[in-house]
Amino acid sequence: PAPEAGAAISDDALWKGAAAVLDANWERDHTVPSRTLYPHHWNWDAGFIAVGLAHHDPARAWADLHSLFSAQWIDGRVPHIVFDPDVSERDYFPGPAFWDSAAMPGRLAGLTTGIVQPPVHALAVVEMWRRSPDEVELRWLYERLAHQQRYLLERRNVGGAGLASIVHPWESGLDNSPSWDAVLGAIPVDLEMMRKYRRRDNRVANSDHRPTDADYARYIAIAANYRDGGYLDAGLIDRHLFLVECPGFNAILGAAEHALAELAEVVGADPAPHRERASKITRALVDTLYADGSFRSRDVRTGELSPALCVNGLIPLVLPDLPADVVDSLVATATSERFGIGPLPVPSYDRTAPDFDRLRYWRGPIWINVNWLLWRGLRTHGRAQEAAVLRESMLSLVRRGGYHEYFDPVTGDGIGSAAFSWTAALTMDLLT
Ligand code: 9WN
Repeated sequence: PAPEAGAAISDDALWKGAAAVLDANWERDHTVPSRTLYPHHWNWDAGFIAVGLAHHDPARAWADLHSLFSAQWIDGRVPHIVFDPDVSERDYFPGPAFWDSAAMPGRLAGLTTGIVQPPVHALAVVEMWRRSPDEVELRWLYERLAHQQRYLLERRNVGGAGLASIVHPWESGLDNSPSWDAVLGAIPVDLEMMRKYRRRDNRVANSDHRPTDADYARYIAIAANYRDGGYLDAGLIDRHLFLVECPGFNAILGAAEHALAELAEVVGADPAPHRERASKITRALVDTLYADGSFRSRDVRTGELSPALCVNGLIPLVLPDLPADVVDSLVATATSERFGIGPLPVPSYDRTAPDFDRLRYWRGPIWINVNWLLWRGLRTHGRAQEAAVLRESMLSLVRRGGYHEYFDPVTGDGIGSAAFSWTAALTMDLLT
């Protein structure tokens, strides 16, 4: 249910429309990202959705994260998808049969993938606790959130710098971002192998918006390699071609430690180790991934930084302990012609890049979740004016077009699913 077209829509109507999207996307014990393309429970979506549910229906916020973390593996990883057993294998590719997680010793419950997504959940839990405290749930989640951090900081510290590596583009949440082009370029494309499978995404959504067949062939090859190694992380450097330190993923990891420090005080645990880990992550990010006014992703195998300037390079703004000169240059980049906070929010990729693509998913379109993170970051660093402009530009996109999955960065038109859960959820947070 999109709001009526036109800028005249009231905040009250916008709120009610968002609530209706979240209600329609609620399924038993979790919220699906959208009814059209994503019929299962997604990891980082659940974090953003819980921020909105904390305003709208806090019991559901706690329940949504409870069911996601019930699928946490023994080693601490929280899978990027928890599959709904009532949904047919045909309705999402790659589904449970491909991931074969039922056969994996590290899995505890549910049918899941074996890869992760950015750990935004602790940020949501702070909001949930503030608005509607549930001590039993908080204690249950705190242990599991801390376990997730340990998995990412220890087992995924493949590069040795104290940052987590992602082992698949899907782990970043920014699937086909130009951030991975250089790394993916070295991985052979096996279109023959893809004939064994049938993509579903580009039949449900416009194929001009979706990752290409060559991208998909690589996604499947990388996932199959990790799966065939039993989803183990030891020795990855010798047997896995996609190992990347993403600045967005690691900034969220650091912000999660800050959030956990706050939560530790509530549950009577020691907040100091969380603060220490947070400051180590910030230092490692600045020392390893910062170059020319923005953060870049790093290919752990070659040590090379990606030349692509993407929205994940700005996300470290969420870190409260980022040095002031780094904050200044990130704000300068975010407000420059490359990203240009203004009438429109920040696109997913540098507007001035020759291969900027206004339709293709994370290669140009505007996404509300990453802009919401930047909005939080700007406020954390006292940049109230830029934050206010960004907030208004996000709300005006949704007022005009509805709760879309992503938006055309030239016209502001809504594209992708029209009833996307995190867009609705974060709209509610922006309105309060
Ligand atoms: C793969 C669910 C997810 C988001 C990601 C987004 C997209 C999946 C896909 O949808 O990725 O995880 O099939 O394209 O890129 O950020 O979590 O909304």
